[in-house]
Amino acid sequence: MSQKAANEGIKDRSNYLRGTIVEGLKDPITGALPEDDTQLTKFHGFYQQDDRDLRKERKDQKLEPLYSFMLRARVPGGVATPKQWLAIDKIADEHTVYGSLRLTTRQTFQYHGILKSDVKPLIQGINAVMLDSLAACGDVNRNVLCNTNPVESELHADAYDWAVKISEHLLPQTKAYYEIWLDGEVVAGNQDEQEPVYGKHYLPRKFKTAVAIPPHNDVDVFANDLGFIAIAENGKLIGFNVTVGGGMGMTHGDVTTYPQLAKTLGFISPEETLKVAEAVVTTQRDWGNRESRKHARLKYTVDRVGLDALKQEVEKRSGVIFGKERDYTFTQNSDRYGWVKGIDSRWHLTLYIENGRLVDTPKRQLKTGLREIAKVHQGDFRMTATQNIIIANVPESEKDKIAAMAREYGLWREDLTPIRQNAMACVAFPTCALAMAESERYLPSLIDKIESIFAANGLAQQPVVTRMTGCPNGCARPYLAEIGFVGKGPGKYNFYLGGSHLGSRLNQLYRENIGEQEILAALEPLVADFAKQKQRDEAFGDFLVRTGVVKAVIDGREFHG
Ligand code: SRM
Ligand code: SF4
Repeated sequence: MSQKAANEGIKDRSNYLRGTIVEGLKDPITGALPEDDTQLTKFHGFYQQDDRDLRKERKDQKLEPLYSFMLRARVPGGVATPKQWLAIDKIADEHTVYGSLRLTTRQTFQYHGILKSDVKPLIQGINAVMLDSLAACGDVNRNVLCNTNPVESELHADAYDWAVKISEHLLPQTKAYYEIWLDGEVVAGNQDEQEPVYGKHYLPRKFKTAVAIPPHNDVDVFANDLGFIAIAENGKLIGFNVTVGGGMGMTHGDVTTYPQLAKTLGFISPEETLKVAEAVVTTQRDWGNRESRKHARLKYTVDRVGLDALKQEVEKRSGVIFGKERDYTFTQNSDRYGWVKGIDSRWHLTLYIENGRLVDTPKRQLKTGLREIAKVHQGDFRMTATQNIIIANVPESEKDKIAAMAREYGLWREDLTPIRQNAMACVAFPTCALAMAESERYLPSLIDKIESIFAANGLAQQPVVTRMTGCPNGCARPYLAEIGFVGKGPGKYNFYLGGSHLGSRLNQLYRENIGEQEILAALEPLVADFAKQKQRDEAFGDFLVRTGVVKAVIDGREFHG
């Protein structure tokens, strides 16, 4: 059976995402759920996984794989209160095998290693503090990103409100989530149950939305299916430039798949936001490719039908006519570290969390540190789209206390170079079923060596965006990085160069399927040339394009050359 038939059939038969999840949860014989249900649980926010480090050992012992689940929460804009943080932290200890938390590249957190019997209490636990995992994964609109730093407070508050409204507006309406996890009234089989936006087949594929506030593109808006770029006048939100058709995932060796940058439809006023968001989603619902999941994202729909045709359809469905794109400038797609003062005299402390993993080690007690801060913090926490966290809205009077705590627990470090602070890796081994090579567990040691190369050339403080993923799906958005590594096999990576700091240019394959020695040998002369020929304030990726080492790619259809 084709992948299409399989997934579309599962959705069709699922009775609005119920399947046999309830029965599967009760089955004591296995730690797993029935295969079809594992596709449905994604819409409820969780994936079945197994510990890949232990696969062989378990097989040798004739045991089934060590099944557990990964759950991702829905937190639009990544904002959590201290009370919520304390609950999030406690649940990791009580209901997961690893006892860690993982900040993701979409401003939320994941739990890994949840045993089957723990899934329901865990979901109830996050629900008790007004969080949920509905539509955090699956063929629906997922967690909506919003520029993280509330420095430009008024504008930020407006843009954040829209991110929350978009998230709520595009949530599936099925009561299955409440029924199964929160012991809500059983409405399964009710003929009136409907999905007004999605229909019973939901979308052909996942769908991602982001709200960006120039000059910061810290949400990498062009990597999203749907983007809203806030346009302000005198500090007030007057509307959005709307973008469509961004995405990262591709398949090694298949040039019909590629990462793509979103393209601009035009300008709309704030009141038109939900109508346009819904029209883009329903157009993709009806026009997206349901034959091949590899080609089912909106980016392929846009490239197949053309931007103009898609725009006309969205205008028809929404009743909104797009205005001319408004001017704006992006200056960076990474986080701003350390303290930043907001216009309302509140302070925001951005902390670098290596690859988003919050765990206690003998050297640093990152998880404990955030818990202790949550106990005294009067503002909120903001998870960033580059796996970091902001202790936000700190009053002047509390600043020294928070800073001292962040230092005490190793959350705030002075010894980090901009190279490390701009690096991120996806999860990969041991939990990700799709990983071909290490990522989170390997990048830190590779960064040590990359730092040495830059330092040897007098460029220790050069901010370079480096991103690694364990497979070509692109979860750490590696194709937007100045230096990108994408796993091909154990210890082997495709090496990409030439992305920009603005998130507005794709990189290009420079060397294929190489290991660490070859990576470092290939990088060294390029950094040496950069040190000699660099123009003032020139970024490494821009230099590589200017000097012809790689060409500038702004249309994914040219990504493979
Ligand atoms: Fe992702 C699948 C982790 C952001 C593109 N992603 C997966 C799965 C669930 C593997 C699976 O299907 O079995 C990974 C779970 C690993 C684990 O053990 O936790 C996974 N993706 C992640 C996270 C946790 C990476 C991280 O290190 O932070 C990110 C969670 C985001 C969130 O909170 O919602 C994550 N994934 C992304 C992004 C980045 C983004 O959205 O800005 C992308 C590229 C953008 C895009 O969607 O095009 C991304 N993930 C994928 C794809 C490829 C989709 C495609 O169009 O081809 C897959 C595989 C799939 O869907 O078939 C995937
Ligand atoms: Fe897994 Fe690949 Fe995503 Fe990394 S990029 S988390 S290896 S799916």
